[in-house]
Amino acid sequence: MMKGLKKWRLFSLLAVMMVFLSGCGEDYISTLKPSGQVGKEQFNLLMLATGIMTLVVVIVSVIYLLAFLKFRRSKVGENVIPKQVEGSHTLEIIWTVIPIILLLILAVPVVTATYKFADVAAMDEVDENGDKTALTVNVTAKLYWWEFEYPNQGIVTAQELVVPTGQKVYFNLKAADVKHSFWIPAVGGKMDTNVDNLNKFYLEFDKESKDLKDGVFYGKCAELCGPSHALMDFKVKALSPDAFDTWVASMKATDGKMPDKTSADLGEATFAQSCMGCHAVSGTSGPGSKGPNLTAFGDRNRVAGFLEHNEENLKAWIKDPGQFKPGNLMMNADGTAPIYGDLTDEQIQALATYIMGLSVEK
Ligand code: HEC
Ligand SMILES: [Cu+2]
Repeated sequence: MMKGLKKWRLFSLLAVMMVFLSGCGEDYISTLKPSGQVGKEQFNLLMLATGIMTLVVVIVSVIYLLAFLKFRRSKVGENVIPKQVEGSHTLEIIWTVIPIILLLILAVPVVTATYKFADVAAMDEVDENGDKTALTVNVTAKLYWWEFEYPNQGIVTAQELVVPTGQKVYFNLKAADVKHSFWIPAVGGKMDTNVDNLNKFYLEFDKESKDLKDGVFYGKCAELCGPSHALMDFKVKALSPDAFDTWVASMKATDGKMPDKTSADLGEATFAQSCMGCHAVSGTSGPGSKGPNLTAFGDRNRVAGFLEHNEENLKAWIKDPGQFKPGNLMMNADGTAPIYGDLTDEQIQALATYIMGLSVEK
């Protein structure tokens, strides 16, 4: 029997684990609460594999325990050698065939699903006007942020992926610098983003994200890529198809928008002076800019992908981005100061007001 104290310790350990583990299973981030067809099928495969493994462990343990109990010396007496079964054909066949069957039950659905999820043929289908019928997003992972280009719509955004519900969304995945990995735990994945080749897959979002905590699904980089890897988060806004079309139209409407160096607005003028070289404020300017496209910054959920979205954090980020994401590429080469040098408090305030005002949804 356990002593009183030990029992109490075990109890508190279990209690702590219960509190800790109850954090899992949130529908904006958990693989165990999938949204969309791909996530659901992957979850089913997970359950199948876990089921088979549990079955094997249970059966083997039961046989072991039975043998253990049945052949105890106190039960069968001294010097008794049970009947020897080595070389038994029947047994050899049974324990070869059962694992083969189990592996087949596991392998057939897994291999089928693997090919199915990699089937991106529909990406190239066109309607009678020659327009692509499927929605494609080109994802570029960069140290330590995400660029999302919609080639058929001619728009670009960053950090926050916007998708319509109820249809397959196809992804071309690549990395600009080192290997990263694209993962939206509640919806499916993950898939590596490489420098030399495109990886392709599709996902389906069956639920609008507005009712989730923060109104978004959480996405992550799932491949250790540098000192700020753990902060390389992104968010996913799943909209109804109508709302998605409206969003696309508002992004397109920012075509040609340019901050003006001679603007009377100190924020805009400073942005044109110090930031425009890396950040676009037009949703149609092509990909390949050095920093995230800020056209929809005011609509975002986070600053720099992970900080709470408010003006204080934005100002602190502009003042010293390296303090938040070590090694990020808004810093100078040795990572000691922002590449644009010191700005006055007045400039930083004006920049923050200007950038918070960049919005296509308000
Ligand atoms: C050398 C190019 C470069 C310059 C110049 C630059 N940035 Fe950046 N900026 C970046 C990069 C790269 C990131 C992404 C950092 C990360 O998340 O790892 C970034 C991120 C940001 C973000 C967070 C974006 C988001 O989507 O959450 C803001 C805001 C920002 N920069 C504002 C500014 C402002 C304001 C200036 C001018 C004072 C400026 N940047 C100048 C490269 C640059
Ligand atoms: Cu990464």
